[in-house]
Amino acid sequence: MEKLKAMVKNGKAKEAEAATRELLAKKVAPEKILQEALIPAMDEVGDLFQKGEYFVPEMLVAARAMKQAMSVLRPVFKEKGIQPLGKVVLGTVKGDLHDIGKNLVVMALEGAGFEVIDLGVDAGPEKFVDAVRAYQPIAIGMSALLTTTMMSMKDTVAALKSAGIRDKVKVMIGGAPIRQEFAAEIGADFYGRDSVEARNFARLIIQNEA
Ligand code: B1M
Repeated sequence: MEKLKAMVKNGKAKEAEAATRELLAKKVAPEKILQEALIPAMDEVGDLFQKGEYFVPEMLVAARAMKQAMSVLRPVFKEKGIQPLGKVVLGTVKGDLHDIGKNLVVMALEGAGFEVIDLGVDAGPEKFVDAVRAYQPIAIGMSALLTTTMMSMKDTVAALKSAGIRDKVKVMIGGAPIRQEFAAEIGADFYGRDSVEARNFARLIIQNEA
């Protein structure tokens, strides 16, 4: 397990996949592999990023290794009927094609055991509304990198309200031009400076602390 953790931390995707298969073959429970190797590895990666010891490329390769290991575990979870911690709908807002930060948030949440419905880029308010209706997530997360597209976040909050489903989900937002004041102004529940903060907020939601 420790070896697998180190492989994920160091972005060794193929090795992490093989080690996960090996652990399953040795009858280690998939939940244990997720809880005791993959999630702690991604938590450590997040800590290193927040401390400025890891940068975006290290985060991306670690997340890729985690994804590779998860591709082995996911079918086993499905077979055993193991549910994710909760669902989160994420997307980069309408008119905006920047997705590197959003993808980091996707990976941080998946690395923590959440199921992510990724709406991709250029996701308008109606897409978020439809996804909330279809998937009943605990939260939606919006990312924007352009000052010209951040107002789409406000439109999405308004669209959730007019669809009568604003109180069914938490709304978190982030991206380089976003600040706490803006989140408060548009009625979002949370502003995350980075993917780790977004992951921590999702954890608070399922603990009923958000
Ligand atoms: Co664009 N771009 N870009 N660009 N681009 C910026 C954002 C810009 C600041 C560059 C500049 O002028 N200095 C500028 C915006 C200016 C402004 O609005 N004030 C800009 C511009 C103008 C444009 C175009 C308009 C350029 C043009 O065509 N004239 C155009 C717009 C296209 C469009 O979106 N419609 C454009 C295009 C592009 C590329 C396609 C070339 C490429 C994007 C590739 C891609 O994403 N697949 C690109 C890039 C790479 C950048 C820069 C260089 C880097 C952005 C990035 O990926 N950062 C950027 C300049 C810069 O920031 N240095 C720039 C790394 C990423 C990890 O950070 O996304 O902030 P970030 O995510 C962080 C946090 O913000 C947070 O977590 C991450 C860290 O963990 N976070 C969240 C993000 N989302 C979150 C959601 C959360 C919580 C946290 O909860 C849900």
